[in-house]
Amino acid sequence: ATANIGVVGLAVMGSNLARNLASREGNTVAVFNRHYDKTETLIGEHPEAGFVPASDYEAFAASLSKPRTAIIMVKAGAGTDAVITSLTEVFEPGDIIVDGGNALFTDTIRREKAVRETGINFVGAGISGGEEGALNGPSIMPGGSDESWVTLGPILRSIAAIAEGEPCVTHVGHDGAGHFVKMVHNGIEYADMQLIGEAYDLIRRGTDKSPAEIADVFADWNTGELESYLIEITAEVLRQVDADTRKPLVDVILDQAGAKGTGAWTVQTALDLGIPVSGIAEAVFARSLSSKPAQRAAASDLPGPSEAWTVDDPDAFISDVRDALYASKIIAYSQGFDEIVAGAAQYGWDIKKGDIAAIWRGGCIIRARFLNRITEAYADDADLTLLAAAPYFAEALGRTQEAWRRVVATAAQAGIPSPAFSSSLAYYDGLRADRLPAALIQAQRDFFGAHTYKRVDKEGTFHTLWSGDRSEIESVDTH
Ligand code: NBP
Repeated sequence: ATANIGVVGLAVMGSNLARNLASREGNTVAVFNRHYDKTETLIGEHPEAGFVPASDYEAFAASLSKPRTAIIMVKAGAGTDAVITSLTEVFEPGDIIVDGGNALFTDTIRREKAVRETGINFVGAGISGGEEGALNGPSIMPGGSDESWVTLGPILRSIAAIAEGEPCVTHVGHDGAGHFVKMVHNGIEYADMQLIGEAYDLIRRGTDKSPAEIADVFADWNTGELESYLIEITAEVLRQVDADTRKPLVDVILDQAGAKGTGAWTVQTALDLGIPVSGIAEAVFARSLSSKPAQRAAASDLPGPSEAWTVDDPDAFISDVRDALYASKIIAYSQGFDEIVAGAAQYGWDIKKGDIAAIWRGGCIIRARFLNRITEAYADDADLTLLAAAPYFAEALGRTQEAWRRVVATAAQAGIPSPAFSSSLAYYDGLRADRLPAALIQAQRDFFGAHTYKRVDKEGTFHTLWSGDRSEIESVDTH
């Protein structure tokens, strides 16, 4: 046995992660791929990495020192199960199998339980940052047992991105906790991207600025509290000119957004947990809406506002849009952390919220200056009820909310879709409200289904005899 770590699955992510591992002092990396030609290509292109290639699982296991540690980077789903089965046949109790793919956390919980019965450790680790992150340092969100973390921790710390001197990896929690947090990360990423898209669209339609000029606006925003990878790349994208047509690239790209499903998982899971991640949900739905060309064509003649929209003061408008973006972004993160808190409670994970924000500061797609503020908020109060109400964010929302309202109102009047801006504002106002029409909904439910209601002025559960004399009775709560 010559290697201390192995990688299974040598497509773009696995190859880059293997190269990242090999570049760190003290690591020798065993590599395996279902079809051996990919293995040959990798070792041929990167002799400097000193990879130990294996053409079957037995040879792969034999090349690893104990406890054997292997990271799987294959297509999530059946491929992951197939590789786990093969590895458990050649590994021994105490060895560690890490799934670095984008697995659904409930699959990870199931796999961890099954693999644990063999005495082998199974760790589901969310890895963010795409191919560049895998090569140069991703943000890593591992779950799994404390025992496996002892061996795995130093290895993952050595390959993770570094933010302010700290590696962007922490033991998130047991079994599926890592993949759960990675899923919410992706949901927040959807929201962040949609919000940036809405900001761009409003400025594009409301001012006479070209994409290249709007790139300057984003570059300017990137020097302040909005500083983030996504704002930075947005400026670069908007500056890009298509070589064929000489038009801005953004104008020749088909406006139908794709998705690989992790945003939808975030929303489906939130629905199951009863957590209103409305900003994230709107971002997922906005991509679905964009990808319905027949429906969009059918709707294209539906009427819009009768009056043309003009912006009197473009600079003031852009400043308002910036504020709306920041406020909505705070809401998206607040909703995402709500989901993490609810998931942790449901599945029994001890997740340190501040540490999660800290490991998202480098390597991953949602890396941003603002994450420091989230870490600080949880350092002040680890059991914060609502991230958006923590002092720093409350101040920021107080400072931006008037502009946010102006932008949402303007967008509605101008007929410009701003689903994430407006749903985030509705969520904010919903939480703030002294009274909600939920009281009326309870009465309606009681009317048609005798679902009962509680009162603000006394304990107990009540029902009005709607089809009788409409007097109120105290009822035994069976619903
Ligand atoms: P892909 O998701 O395209 O998967 C290709 C790899 O899976 C190949 O090595 C392929 O082997 C292997 N594979 C398949 Br497909 N079925 C298999 C099976 N039944 N048994 C063994 N191996 C099998 O690769 P990727 O884009 O590098 O992504 C790897 C993982 O990382 C995925 O889970 C992905 O969701 C996740 N991820 C990707 C990104 C990204 O930016 N791409 C970011 C973060 C996470 P073969 O060569 O023999 O067909």
